[in-house]
Amino acid sequence: MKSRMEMRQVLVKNYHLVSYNRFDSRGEDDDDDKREDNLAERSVRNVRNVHTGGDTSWSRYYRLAATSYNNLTTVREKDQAKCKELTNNLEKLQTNYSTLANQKDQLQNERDVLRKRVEEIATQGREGWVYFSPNLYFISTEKKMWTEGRQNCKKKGAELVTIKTKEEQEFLVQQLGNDKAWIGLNDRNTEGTWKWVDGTALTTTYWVPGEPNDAGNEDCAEIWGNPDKHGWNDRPCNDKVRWICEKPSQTSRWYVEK
Ligand SMILES: [Ca+2]
Ligand SMILES: [Ca+2]
Ligand SMILES: [Ca+2]
Repeated sequence: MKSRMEMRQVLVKNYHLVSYNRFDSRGEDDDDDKREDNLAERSVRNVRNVHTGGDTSWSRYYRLAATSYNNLTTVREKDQAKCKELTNNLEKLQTNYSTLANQKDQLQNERDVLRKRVEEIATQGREGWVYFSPNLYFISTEKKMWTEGRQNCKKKGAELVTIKTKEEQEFLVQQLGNDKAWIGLNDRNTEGTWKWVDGTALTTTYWVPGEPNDAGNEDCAEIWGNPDKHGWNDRPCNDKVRWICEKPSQTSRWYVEK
């Protein structure tokens, strides 16, 4: 027969086999408590030996874990940097998209205006008008007095031409060929004081050398297209010559307004 103490030892041993990690277990007497404490300390020592020994499996595990953690941190930092870079790129793309969208709208508007301008030039061209940006010009084939020519222009919703730039002057000379035509310039009110029909003062002039000479009450101006002798001349307003009308292009006005 086993003694009571032996039976108790067996029970304690079995208890720890079943409940190995229950270090807070306590027996009912001091001996059992001591045994349990010893067993717990051994268990902890074993664990510590595994965890803190020199080149133990735990230290290898720890180094591996630490290395993995560092690697993960580096990867995370790289990911964050990449994410920031992608965000910046996205913002740039969005800005570029907005700019392109605006440019697209602008180009579509310009395309629409150009289409309308082509239509206008074609329509006006059939009625004898020639486009020279930003205006349309009509050079008559008939010959009339200066006032009659001006009235004809007004009927067409235009006015006798006013020549304000060198380019416009050269364009009209070229269009006229070797011919002459009234322009919207006269000194009928005050001899020697030339004024445009639109009321503006005469600044830049393209008189043929020796003109205006007012040779025989010459108060209206014409333009010569003669390649060898082109420019302006004053002549009697009742003479009958061709005339030139001018009006702004509708599409040029639209383009400026946009
Ligand atoms: Ca003009
Ligand atoms: Ca005169
Ligand atoms: Ca003259």
